[in-house]
Formats: sequence, structure tokens, C-alpha cells
Amino acid sequence: MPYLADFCHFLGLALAIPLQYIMSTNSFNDNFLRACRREKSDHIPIWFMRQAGRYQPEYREVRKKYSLLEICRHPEVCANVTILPVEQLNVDAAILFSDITLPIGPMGIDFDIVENVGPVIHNPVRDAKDVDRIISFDAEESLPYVGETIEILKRELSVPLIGFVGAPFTLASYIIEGGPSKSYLKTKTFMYAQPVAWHKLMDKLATEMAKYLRYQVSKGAAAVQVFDSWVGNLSIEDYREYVYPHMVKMFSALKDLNVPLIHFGVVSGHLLTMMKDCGATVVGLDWRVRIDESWKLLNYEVAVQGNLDPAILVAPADIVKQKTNHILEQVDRPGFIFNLGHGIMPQADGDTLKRIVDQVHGYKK
Ligand code: 1CP
Repeated sequence: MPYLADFCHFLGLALAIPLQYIMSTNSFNDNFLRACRREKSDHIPIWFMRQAGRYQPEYREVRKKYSLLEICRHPEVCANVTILPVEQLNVDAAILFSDITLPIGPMGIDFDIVENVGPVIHNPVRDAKDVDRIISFDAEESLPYVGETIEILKRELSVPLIGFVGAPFTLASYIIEGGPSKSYLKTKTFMYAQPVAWHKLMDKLATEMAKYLRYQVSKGAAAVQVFDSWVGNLSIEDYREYVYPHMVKMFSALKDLNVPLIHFGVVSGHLLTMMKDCGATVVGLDWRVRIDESWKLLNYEVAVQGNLDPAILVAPADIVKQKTNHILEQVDRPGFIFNLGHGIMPQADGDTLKRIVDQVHGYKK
């Protein structure tokens, strides 16, 4: 009899171990990563830029107690804010809750995120001396809470986590303008009138942001997105001269990480081939371009992500369905990730987002 008990115990263990293994591998949803690598996935993966934010009543509640930057400094709170839309919407990826401005603090740039405005810089960069004052930083030392948040998320999530940074041009635009801008006049004036200082600033930002992304990946980010939200304001020629070399340097410093590198911009249809040539493995598209035409233009050498107009989220349900389908019909191969063409606006409705996720997951050609 004792043998039988031992045998049952052994059998239990022998069954439990593979079962646990099967369950843990099965429960991780890697459709997003497969699409990033242009491999076949079980369904078209989807996530939304700004999926954690003001459209969620729960997020608005958290914001009553914590400012945006305070959320980032509290790993448990920050991880919960990151996880919430994944659970509510059933999306295939999480994006770390943070802001592109977070890492410029330890570089010596004082800023705040102001309600209904965005980032406001207290000591904007205006000349070469200001550029020289920008310092290098160590994320483990200066932003340890980012690493702690990512470690919690790695344990808790069953979808990949996307880390991110702002690209040098978009960060430079805030640092030089002192806040959000429409014309980017101060940024462009700096670029044309002080090219040496400009390139020095861009080089510092590219180096620091590549290091910061490496830190995020070392803690558990499975993919990274570089937001060059405002670079579409440059002409092709100016992009080539003032931005491209820095992006090439930044992406080449990330290549050995072997994680998907997503490169996204708004109104940047004219820059798409260069944005790919920087070294991105996924290119994000806004709604002004077509998926099929853009993908062809990129020679299908990268995966593409996009591109529903965020304004459609407040349209009647039948229009949302039709516009979502219009995007899906343009996809004829693996390597597509459904997203919006820019971030979710506060007016969006969570149920609409959920319906889009179901429609994309259920889509069969
Ligand atoms: O408290 C608030 O809710 C204010 C709104 C907000 C949020 C939710 C800001 C201020 N930042 C964030 C978080 C944030 N920022 C995330 C994580 C949320 C998620 O995606 O789930 C991300 C990825 C960003 C990135 C970011 N911040 C970008 C790049 C993406 C984009 O939208 O183009 C940019 C340009 C910023 C600057 C910024 N921060 C906040 C605002 C309102 C802005 C834009 C200001 C402007 O118009 O210039």
C-alpha cells in the first residue's frame, strides 16, 4: 500500500508538471509578437495607443488621488493602470503607463504635465550652452520605479508589454518650445539657425533614449515603440538632414535586443520609407494613408500597425464597424497589427473599443 501511495504521488507530480507547463505556455497570448515578426498569428492582434487614459472612469478616479507623474512613481498603481485596459478590452498587448517626458527630468530638464495642456518645460533649451547642460542619466538610479513597474507587469500580464520613448525630434520640440506647439517655429528656428547645437541635442536624446529603452527591455518589455508624433511637420529633405542620422543611430543601438522596434509618427506619410530605413521592424501608420498602399511602399519588409481615425470612436456603431472592416480588408498577409492612427481621445466610449476588438479578433478573410 505505501508503494501505491508513492506511485499516486509520483503520477500526480508527473501529470501536474507538464500540465502546468502547457497551461502557462497556452495562457500567454503572443499574437502581437508574432505579427510584429510577420509570422502567422491565431487572429489579427490589436491594441490601442493611449489605451490607459481619461476615457476610463477608473482612470479618472485614480487621477483624483495621483497626478500623472505620481502614478508613474508608484509601481503598484502604475501597473494596475497599465493592466486595466488589457482586462477590460481583451487587447493583445499592454503599453507601459508613463509619458514621453518622464526621462527628460533626470537629464536636467524641469517639467510638469499640466491638466488639459500636456508637458510644460520650465527651463527650455534655447542655445548651445543650454544643450551642454543636458546630462546623461542612469535609469536604474534615477527612475527605479519604472523598472519595478515593469517587473510587476511581467509577472501579472499574459500579453506582451510594450515599452516606449519619445523620439529625439518630438522630445526636442517640447524641450525647445517649452510645451505643446502647432507651428514648431522655435524648434525649426533652432534647427536652421544653430545646426551644430541641434545635432548635439539630437545626439544626446538619441543616445539617452536608446539606453532607456534597453533598460525597459532588460526589466521585461517585450517590444518597444518610438513615438515621433510630431516629426511629420518636417519636409522630406529636412527629415533626411536633421533627424534621420540620429534615428539610424538610435535604432542600431537597439538591434541586438531582438525585440520588435515600432516606429510611429502622425501626418508622416511622406516619411514612411525613411522611417523604415532607420531600422524599425514595425511602422505605425496614421489614418491619412492606406494600409495596403503604405505596406507595398515599404516593400513588405516590415510589419505595419494602424490606422483607424480616433475620431471614428465617437461615430455611430455601424460606421465604426464599416471603417474597421475597411482596414481589415486591406490586409492580405501576416504582419499587421490593428491600432488607431493616434491615441484614444477622452470622449471615446469603452464599449465601442470592445466591439472593435471583437470584430478584429473574429475577422476571417
Ligand atoms: O492625466 C492625463 O490623463 C493627461 C493625458 C496624458 C496621458 C494619459 C498625458 C499628458 N500623458 C499620458 C500618458 C501617456 N503618454 C502614455 C501612456 C498611456 C497609454 O498609451 O496607455 C503614452 C504612450 C504617452 C506618450 C506621449 N505623451 C506622446 C506620444 C504619443 C502621442 O499621443 O502622440 C506625447 C506626444 C506625449 C506628450 C503629452 N503628454 C500628455 C499630453 C496631453 C501630451 C500631448 C500634448 C501635445 O498635444 O503636445
